[in-house]
Amino acid sequence: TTLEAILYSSLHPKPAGLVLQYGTAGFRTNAKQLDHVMFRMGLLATLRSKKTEATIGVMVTASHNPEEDNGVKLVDPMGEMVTPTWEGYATQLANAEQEDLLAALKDVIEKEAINMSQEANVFVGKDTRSSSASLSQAVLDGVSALGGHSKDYGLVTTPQLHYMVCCQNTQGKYGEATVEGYYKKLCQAFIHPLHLGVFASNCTDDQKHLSVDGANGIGALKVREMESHLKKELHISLFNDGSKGKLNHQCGADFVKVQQNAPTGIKINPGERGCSFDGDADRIVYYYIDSEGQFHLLDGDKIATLISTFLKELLTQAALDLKIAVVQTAYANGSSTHYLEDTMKVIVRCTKTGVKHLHHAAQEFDIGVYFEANGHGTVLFSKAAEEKIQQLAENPGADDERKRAALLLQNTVNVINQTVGDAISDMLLIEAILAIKGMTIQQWDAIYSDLPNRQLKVKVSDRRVIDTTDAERRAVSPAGLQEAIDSLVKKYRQARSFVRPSGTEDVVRVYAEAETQESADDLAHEVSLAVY
Ligand code: NG1
Ligand code: ZN
Repeated sequence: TTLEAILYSSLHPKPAGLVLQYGTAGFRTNAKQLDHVMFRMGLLATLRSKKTEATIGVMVTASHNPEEDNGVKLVDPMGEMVTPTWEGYATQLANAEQEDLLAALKDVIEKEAINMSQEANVFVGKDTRSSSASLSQAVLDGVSALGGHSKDYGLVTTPQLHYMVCCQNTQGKYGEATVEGYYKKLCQAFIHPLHLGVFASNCTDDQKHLSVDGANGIGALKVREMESHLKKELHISLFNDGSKGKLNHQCGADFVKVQQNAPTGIKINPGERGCSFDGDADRIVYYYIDSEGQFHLLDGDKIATLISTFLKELLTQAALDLKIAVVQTAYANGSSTHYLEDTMKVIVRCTKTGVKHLHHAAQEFDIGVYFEANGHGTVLFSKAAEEKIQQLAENPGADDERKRAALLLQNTVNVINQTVGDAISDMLLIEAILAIKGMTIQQWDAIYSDLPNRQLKVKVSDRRVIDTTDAERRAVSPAGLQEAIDSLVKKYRQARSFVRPSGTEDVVRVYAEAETQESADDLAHEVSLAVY
């Protein structure tokens, strides 16, 4: 058959012996090793589309990794990550030697009882890496090898591709499946309350200014594209726009979070707000520099706190009985968890690292706010919650406060990208909240004080010997490791530490927090020695 002819041709051959794993963020490694993986993910996405009878997404990106790397991730019909079973198929297909590829493919078709005459539709997107063009072509080749239809969105952010897939599969109910449609929906929801004058009276033009570090990646391009839709309600100064610097190099959300320092290439005056996107614009962190020149980071935990506080106030004002929860991972700063539980009195859940775990847990509540400390997160509204908000917004009654709250809740639903964490959408929601509350970044930062913390990476010969439990907060193997960590933690005040194998890099990650920075640094160092 033609299929066999294509599969056996020298198109996108696999280097013999190469083994890769579909990890927390799909496949991710040096771009030179990925051509065959891309072709095969095109094949797999086509099968997934036939199986679900829906459009599937394939995103070519390695997010915050260096420019030389690349990666690929599949997007399921509602814009979420693929299921574990299909992650397993992805790994099988990617690692099948050339002569076994057809059998591996037939195995998936058989196990999933796929009707091969079913139509298939695949949306493909890519980031700005130099390798992304040819790698996304390999994905498209894979789709057409199995007779699937594809739509190439070209350069888009990861969350934009998730959004397109969700719009397409909900027949436009979530929005229009175009980049223009995305800007229109988000920007209207951002501008609407501001034009109605619900923002605080002390919100001056100065307050509308924001410096954005685009990490020299796709997010910068997309902020430029969006600017005209913002109708001057937000004045953005864009830095690291890709015109000079290298992708993610000394800049971007991951650099800022891990280094706890401002990115190079950005200029912000003391007290002004800045934010950094990562390489595919699904993460965002905020920061400012105080009058003493001290850098202050507002990470995913601070963002989750700001958003959940805002939503909780609105629910009270709207007299809506909806259950709100915040989902975090072990990396969440201990101060944020305390504040949310003890002062805010919201439900807090802790899951394993990786968006799919947080997303899943957040779906269990009327309103689930989830953020990783590194700035990846969003807000999920249950169908019932959305309907209640919608009804109230249409029929708010005479009470002005209730009317205002209903409108703000409705705009929050529309401005947030519920499919996945989205730097652009999160930025618009945060900017709207600050404007509406008349809050400065210093006031936001003062909601609670972070415990000093340190993250380290340790290279080991085989990181898989470390096995964890309790949402990765305790190590169960190798024997003795957890006991060693426990006794080190006991030496410091307000201390906590854990280790886990990374799902995206060949390292073990060490996290420590304590009363002082010196203690956090010492503890992280001591624990990393215990890992060897
Ligand atoms: P790993 O490498 O498994 O720690 C990192 C991030 C995750 C997530 C993924 C996917 C940290 C500590 N870990 O995972 O939160 O964002 O990358 O990009 O930031
Ligand atoms: Zn990313």
